[in-house]
Amino acid sequence: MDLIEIEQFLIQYKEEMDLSDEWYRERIGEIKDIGTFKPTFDELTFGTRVAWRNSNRCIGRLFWKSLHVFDERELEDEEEIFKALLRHIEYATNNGKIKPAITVFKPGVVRIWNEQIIRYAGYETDNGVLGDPSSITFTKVCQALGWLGEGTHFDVLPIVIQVNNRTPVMFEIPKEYVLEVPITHPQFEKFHELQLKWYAVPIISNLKLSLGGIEFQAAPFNGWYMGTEIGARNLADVDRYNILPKVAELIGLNTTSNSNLWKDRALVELNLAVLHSYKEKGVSIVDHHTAAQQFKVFDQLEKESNREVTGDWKWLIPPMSPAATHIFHQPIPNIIKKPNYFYQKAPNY
Ligand code: HEM
Ligand code: NRG
Repeated sequence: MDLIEIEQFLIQYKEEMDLSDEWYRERIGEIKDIGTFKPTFDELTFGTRVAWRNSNRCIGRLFWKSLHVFDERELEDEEEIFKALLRHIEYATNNGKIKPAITVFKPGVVRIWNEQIIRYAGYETDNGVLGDPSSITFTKVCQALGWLGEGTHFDVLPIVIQVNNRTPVMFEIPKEYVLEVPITHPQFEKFHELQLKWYAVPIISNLKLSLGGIEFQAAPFNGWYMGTEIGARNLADVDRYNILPKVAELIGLNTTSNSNLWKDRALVELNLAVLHSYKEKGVSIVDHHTAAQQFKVFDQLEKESNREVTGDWKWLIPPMSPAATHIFHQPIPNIIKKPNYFYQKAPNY
């Protein structure tokens, strides 16, 4: 029990929630009696929201107060944990009108092996990689556990749940839970021939939530996508779906020269297509200019609350036209505050 971290957390909770000194004395007294700290639902809710507010790499923090919390700390059964994850997916997806949410599982007991709850498999074949190259290792783990993917470029991986030291258990997500968006272009009608799509909701499941000295290894959270995450990275990176040469060909650009800026022009059309497709399907998404403006409002509101916004500049600038946003032109201190979400050691596959 790290009393200092508990005290720091509860003092912050007391101050931001405008509670009394008496409340604090009683609460700390209880914890000293029991010898352990189990956050109440309200404390947990506050902590997960502040952890988002403190996420230096996140441009989407304006909405930190709206995070919905599912408290699933009682669960120790793999099947029950899987069902809780399905409830999270359904709530967060909300037929496309995505709602930010987090599900908190029992610390030291539950571990989710997936990087994100919904993610596409990647297979090494004689003809190169099929699917998402970033998933190759985890896909092999799933196959070793007995999973057989269909073998398309967009096979949704199963969820792998480990409780204590038990053998991990694998669950397929029923298709009706996975909202996806086929990518089309508002002008180039042939764009659909590329047969691109992406899933609606990013649910990050490999970070740990650190709160009041407790580390929650399984606390998957989601917001909605910023378009460039899909259009300028997932589909575009050479070591991901590497689709820019195909986009360039489709829209009739000469790819033998650098100086005609075919990559840049292909990036613009691909990113326009991503934003267009999500909008048309009624799935929440934000473009990087709007996201940067929202981040500026967040900065202003934090200043009004007498807090300094911290950030990781090289992650906050969007991967397209970064200098067209104010973030590029402004330094930001990369100081780590808790509660927060942190990387953790990969599970022992
Ligand atoms: C990172 C946007 C919600 C926590 C990011 C990144 C973007 C982003 C663009 C950078 C990702 C990358 O470059 O790979 C958004 C948007 C949201 C949102 C548009 C919509 C509501 C959330 C929520 C949380 C969160 C709900 C937590 C409760 C984080 C964290 C990172 C991050 C911890 C860093 C991830 C890492 O280091 O791998 N976000 N975010 N974000 N976001 Fe957000
Ligand atoms: N770049 C990753 C997702 C990282 C987090 N991004 C968010 N988070 N938007 C990708 O899958 O492209 N969120 O909680 O909404």
